[in-house]
Amino acid sequence: RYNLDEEVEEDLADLNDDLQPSLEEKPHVPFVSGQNLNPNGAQRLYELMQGRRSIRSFSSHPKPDLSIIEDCIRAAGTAPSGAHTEPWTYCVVKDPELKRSIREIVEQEELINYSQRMHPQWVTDLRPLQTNHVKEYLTEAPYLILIFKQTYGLSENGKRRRHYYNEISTSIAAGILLCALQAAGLSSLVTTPLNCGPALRTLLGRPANEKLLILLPVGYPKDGCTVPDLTRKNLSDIMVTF
Ligand code: IYR
Repeated sequence: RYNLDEEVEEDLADLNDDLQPSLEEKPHVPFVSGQNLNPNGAQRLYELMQGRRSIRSFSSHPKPDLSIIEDCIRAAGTAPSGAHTEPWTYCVVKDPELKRSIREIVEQEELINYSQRMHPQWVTDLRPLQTNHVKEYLTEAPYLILIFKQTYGLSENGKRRRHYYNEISTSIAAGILLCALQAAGLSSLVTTPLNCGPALRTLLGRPANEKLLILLPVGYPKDGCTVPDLTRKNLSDIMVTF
């Protein structure tokens, strides 16, 4: 039998009595297709996404309306998920004081990461990106979106629910969020602050079933913002046809 992580499985040990699907069992309904009949839709999406870059220098002004962030998170929420469990939480931080606290936690850990936890080869591989433990973007970016995966769920009566493939589901949703932000003209940076998850979860008062997957600063680039001079692999390097 297939099991979830051992740790999660222990949390779910009381789930084996009274088997009920977490989705309601209802008759299926007709699928309405053909809402997007634009034949060059994919080409246009490619052109949009080709312009996406991870940036590390954000301007604090102008501050995008929260409603734009809401639209982007709505789009992310359309992602497919294991057994339609929708195992994600998006914490949107705009409060300057809270951003400062987040920055403090992350910089403290990143200092140890760069100097002790990361293999010297890892630090060497990052040299072209010109990063270090100082994370100005955590206080400069108008929004920080902390994406949590829910390792299990809780139903209304407090019963725990299995969240299948919660990491891959939340990662797919994060990809859709990046597309939506790009479509809204916003920039971001996918970060996965090593060893910071528990402290950030506690700071935000999030429950124990939520684990930090991605911390995403969001905003407009600062004037004069630069990025590494990267190229992307060609189609022939990433696609094999059989
Ligand atoms: N988390 C660190 C280090 C880092 C790791 C990778 I892999 C990157 O692509 C970039 C940075 C940091 O945020 O600095």
